Amino acid sequence: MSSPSEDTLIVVKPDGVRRGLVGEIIGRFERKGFLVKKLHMQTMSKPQAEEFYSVHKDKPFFGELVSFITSGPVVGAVLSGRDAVATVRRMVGATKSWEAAAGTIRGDFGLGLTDNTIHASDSAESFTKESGVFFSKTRG
Ligand code: FUP
Repeated sequence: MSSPSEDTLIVVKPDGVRRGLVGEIIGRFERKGFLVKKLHMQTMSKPQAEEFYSVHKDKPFFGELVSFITSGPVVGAVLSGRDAVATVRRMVGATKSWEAAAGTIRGDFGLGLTDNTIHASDSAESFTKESGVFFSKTRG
């Protein structure tokens, strides 16, 4: 049976990559049934990170956010499947990792806020913008 498909972007943050969680995290999404349509590792530049997080540019934590996301390699993936944006966000869990429910990625793997293991697009519009910025230096 076919089902309506949607795309979303996840980015395993520098803490997740440093801690060797890339396979575990991508594996969770694959086992759930999502298709990995794109996969790319890079260290984001400062201008790229500022654009990626531009929705937060007036927030007091913007500098910290940009500094952290550029602190080491990250792995971004476009995931495709039914209701991907909302379903992936549920699997990611609450922003404050120490409050995130057990069974979610943030709930199972960390205690951080800025360093909360993974980013996931929060809407179709965010996906379009964020994936454009993330994959801007790649082809295809
Ligand atoms: P989320 O969508 O769950 O990633 O969370 P938000 O959009 O609320 O926050 C974006 C990023 O800013 C997250 F990585 C967490 C980080 N953040 C801080 O570093 N400090 C804060 O006070 C709030 C959020």
